[in-house]
Parts: sequence; structure tokens; C-alpha cells
Amino acid sequence: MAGNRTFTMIKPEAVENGASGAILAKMEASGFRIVAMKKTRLSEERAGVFYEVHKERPFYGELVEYMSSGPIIAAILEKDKAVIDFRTLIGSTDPSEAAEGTIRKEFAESKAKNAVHGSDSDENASIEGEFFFASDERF
Ligand code: IDP
Ligand code: MG
Repeated sequence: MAGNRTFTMIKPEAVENGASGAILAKMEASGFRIVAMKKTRLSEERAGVFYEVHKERPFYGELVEYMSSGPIIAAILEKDKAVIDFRTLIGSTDPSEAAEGTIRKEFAESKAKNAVHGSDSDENASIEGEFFFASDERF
């Protein structure tokens, strides 16, 4: 995956609240093209592997439990400077610190239940995309 792709998930509480359509519309309206997308549910084990980089953080157990608590929507997105521009679009991890107009400002409930995931580097975008999608699921 080149530097023009990122990976996102719409997290369980946003899917449950019926916000997926509005969130995806905001992504597309901001110039991100959907390369791959699926609705799925992470087992606790798979959520643990996905977030393994955070294993030593105090919120790891809570994060794994939450991310496996219900279905999510996973997607690969494409745009110039995808990783950095998408982080700008979603806003700060804690929605109380997120800028006006960002997805987390509008849709997140809390620092833990913060509506969306966005990759933090080109390398992780590639790893995370491969965690969910085969090459024949990308268009
Ligand atoms: P990011 O999603 O903005 O990149 P990270 O620091 O990578 O933030 O944390 C991954 C996820 O872990 C966050 O999106 C959030 O769901 C959860 N998280 C981060 N910090 C906390 C915290 O202090 N308490 C509870 N959950 C947290
Ligand atoms: Mg992160």
C-alpha cells in the first residue's frame, strides 16, 4: 500500500447508534475514496492482536473488550496524503479536545468510545489493511 492509503474502522458504538452512513458520507465528502469495506465483528483475540502496540497501556483490556463488543465497519481509504489528512478529519483521540467539524467532535462519546479508528503511519495503514482485506477485496 503506497502513501495514498489509510485504514479506518467505524467503532461499535457508532455502528450501534446508526451513525455509519453519516460518518462514511463525511469521509467521501472530504475526498476519501473507498477502496475496500466490510461490516464484521472482531473476536477478543483478534482485537487483542490488532491493538497489540498498546499492550502495555493501562486501557488495553478495556479497549480490547470494547472493540470486540459489537460489529464494526472496516475500510481502506484512498486520497493524497491519506494518513495525515484522515487524522485531521477524525480529530483528537479525546473528543473534548477534538476540533470543530471533525468526526470525533461530532460523533464520539468519550476518549474510549471515540467513533472511529485512523492509522497513524503509512506502515501501519498497510499492516492494518492487510489484517482485514485480501487483494481481491480492494478496488
Ligand atoms: P488514536 O485512536 O487517536 O490513534 P491511540 O492513542 O492510538 O489513539 O489509542 C487507541 C485507542 O485506544 C483510542 O482510539 C481509544 O479508543 C482508546 N484509548 C486511548 N486512550 C485512552 C484512554 O486514556 N482511556 C481509554 N481508552 C483510550
Ligand atoms: Mg492510534
